[in-house]
Amino acid sequence: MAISFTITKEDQQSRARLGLLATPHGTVQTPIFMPVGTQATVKTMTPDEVRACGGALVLSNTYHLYLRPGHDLVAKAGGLHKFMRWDGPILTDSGGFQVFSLGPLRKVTDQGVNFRSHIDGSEHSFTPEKSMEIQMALGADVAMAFDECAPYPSSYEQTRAAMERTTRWAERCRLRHDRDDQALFGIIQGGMYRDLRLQSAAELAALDFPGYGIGGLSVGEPKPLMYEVLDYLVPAMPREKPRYLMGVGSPDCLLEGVHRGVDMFDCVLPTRIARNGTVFTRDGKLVVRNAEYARDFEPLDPECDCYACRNFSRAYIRHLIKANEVLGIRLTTLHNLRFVLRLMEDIRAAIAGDYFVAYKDDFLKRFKMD
Ligand code: PRF
Ligand code: ZN
Repeated sequence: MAISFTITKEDQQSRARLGLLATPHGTVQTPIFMPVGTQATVKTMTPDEVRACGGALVLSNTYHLYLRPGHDLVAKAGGLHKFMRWDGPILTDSGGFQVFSLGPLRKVTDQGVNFRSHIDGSEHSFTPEKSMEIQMALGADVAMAFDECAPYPSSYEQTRAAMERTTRWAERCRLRHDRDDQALFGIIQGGMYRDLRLQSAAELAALDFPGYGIGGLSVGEPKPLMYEVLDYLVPAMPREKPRYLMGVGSPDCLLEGVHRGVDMFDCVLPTRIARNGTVFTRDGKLVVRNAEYARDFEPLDPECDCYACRNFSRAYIRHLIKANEVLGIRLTTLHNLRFVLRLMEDIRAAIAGDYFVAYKDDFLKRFKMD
């Protein structure tokens, strides 16, 4: 077994739980947020900086690393951990979602997906087997099954076809995957349709994966609809396996996801908005790029303990961003990463101390959403 998952506490007022996910590159505490390192780097951050923010498990992408620099090269470097010099656990996404996001550049059949590179337009194809081959070469601690994510909105029939194909592909992934120092997670699809979600959960549970991704959410649907799906889906998933809500990472969604029993999250949001000059504070988002902060000598978030907040002012960071100095987006990235990773630390402390629901309510009362 490449990983083991131990639930150490279950909350009495919600479905939240605390766990330990043990991997060949160390044990991490759950619920966890995974910073995204699409191209084998968490954009602008060194591994030491990711670690200093509290990052413990990093996500990377099959699609991008296959196209550039190529999985053979990464394997030659000794695998993804060595190549990017991150010695903690890594999870790779399967490429399914990234290829489906290409829109008109792709064609899907039962065999797999034909697509054109977003870099040079060259033609390629991914199959479940190819995704496994690439992910085994990359050598992350956790690989994800190759799935088909239906766009939102999609008809019942379209969503059913994608979900049933995802199950057939999951079986093929399982057959091909044979790296015993790497865990393979299945991915549940089924859109916003209750019976399809429950069917997907049951079919994948029967394949006995060591963990399960929840795909096909946070694809443009209203947040209350995503919460509704989680309300009935999570109880239908195996209790003793980690549950990973894919592509979710806004502070409110992290709290609502944990409340509903999710253990793992990833999202580009904190790092992406940082690069256009937006930071999280306990009161909500703050666009530090805006003129109103030109003479504001407060830290980005006065309650934050990150390097950026301990040393620099909003006025200075705004100046750096306006002047296109790379330090500006490095500091906002550092801060936003620390903000979500600290939120997860606080969530875990709250579950341990039996005050999670109160903590969540207090946080959301103050945090203004847009
Ligand atoms: N499938 C895969 N990766 C994903 C998703 C999915 O459905 C999502 C959906 N939010 C994010 N990342 N393989
Ligand atoms: Zn900070």
